[in-house]
Amino acid sequence: MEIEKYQIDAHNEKSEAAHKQRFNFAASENAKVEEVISKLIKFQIAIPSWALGTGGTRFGRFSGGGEPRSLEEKIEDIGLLHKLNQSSGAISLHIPWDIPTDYDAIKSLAAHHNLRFDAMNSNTFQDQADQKLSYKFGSLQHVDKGVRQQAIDHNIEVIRQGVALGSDALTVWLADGSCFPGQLNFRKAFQNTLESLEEIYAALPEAWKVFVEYKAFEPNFYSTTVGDWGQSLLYASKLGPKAFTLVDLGHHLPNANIEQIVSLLLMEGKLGGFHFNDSKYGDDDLTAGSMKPYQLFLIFNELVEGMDAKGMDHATGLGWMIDASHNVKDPLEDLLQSVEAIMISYTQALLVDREALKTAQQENDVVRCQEILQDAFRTDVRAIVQEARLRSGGAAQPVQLYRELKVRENLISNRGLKTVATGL
Ligand SMILES: [Mn+2]
Repeated sequence: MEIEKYQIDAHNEKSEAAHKQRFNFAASENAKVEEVISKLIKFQIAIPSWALGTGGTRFGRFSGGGEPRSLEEKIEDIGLLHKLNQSSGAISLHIPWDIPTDYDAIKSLAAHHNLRFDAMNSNTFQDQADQKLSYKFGSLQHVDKGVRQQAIDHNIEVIRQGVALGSDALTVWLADGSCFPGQLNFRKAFQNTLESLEEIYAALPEAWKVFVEYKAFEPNFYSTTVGDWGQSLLYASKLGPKAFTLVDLGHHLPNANIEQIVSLLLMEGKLGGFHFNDSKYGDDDLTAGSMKPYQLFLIFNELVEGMDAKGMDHATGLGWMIDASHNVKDPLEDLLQSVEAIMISYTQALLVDREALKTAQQENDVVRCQEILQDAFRTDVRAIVQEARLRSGGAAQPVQLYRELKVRENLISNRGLKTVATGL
């Protein structure tokens, strides 16, 4: 299924007058509005191939129907999202779930939907059917060099796949760790992992980056070998200039100050990429901004401040990606909501009065500092985000149009009710 331009135009016309009124008011309140809109138009968030189907939990999975059965259908789904919001112009693949058979055909299909290939994701957290050695006790950390080599070779293969598609980054998330005290020698596990990462690093093409993602716990519940930003930064620093830390919002212990982590990683030039989601308890993988929108804003506030301090381009300086999983929502509707929440937080962060905040901080005026941040956070920026989307050719109300066009019903009638997205 493809959404046609005339369908978007017809939808936009209906709310044009009301939107103009709301936007004109927002513009009259914000002197920087044109500058903000030009940044929003450039800002793209990559959609992970595994978020297009129902993720389920370890207790069960309830398919919503019409899930993509192949890499081609995943690209088609992200094409639909991008057509609606014009902010989802990239796809992040997972190997071996998304191995292309015909690279040229996949590349031209992605180009047809105006999508580029974002970071490639390797998988050494589960065993594949044709796999010789098991990752039950870890992959890059494993006590057996044979297992480590198998995991290294897999990562190098993922780089090769990414090169063929035009990607320029590899994300390594490891489930490696231990479930019980005494199971692992921490130092040896770290050294094995570092040596393995060094071999993968050596295989990176010139312009490539490797992102080392950390996670506090799960699936291992005693120790994780890349368990926090300190450990990730240690690996990234030892590896070299192409290695960076990747922050996944759901991968921290409760109440961690993620915005401070982001700020310091940026200061060190070692923040590489971002996985957006939201959570109440752990790695809940919920819709971005659905639980803690103020936290999302505070993170973007540090991102904007830190990237500007380094003269980084907001759109291309870091890898922006959603990492979520859904059990009760239509995955495509959920992704539209996540992208919207991210754009809103980014816009609010762009509206923070930086000069006034600097002065207030310098004067230890704590009350004024809070007023400045919350003034931006409490600004209704939805009309500004919508204006950027409309100027890019997107829909006024993406979720509403998705429903009006009966996209899910259409996908179900094309693909069937009982489809399971590859990899899930
Ligand atoms: Mn992640």
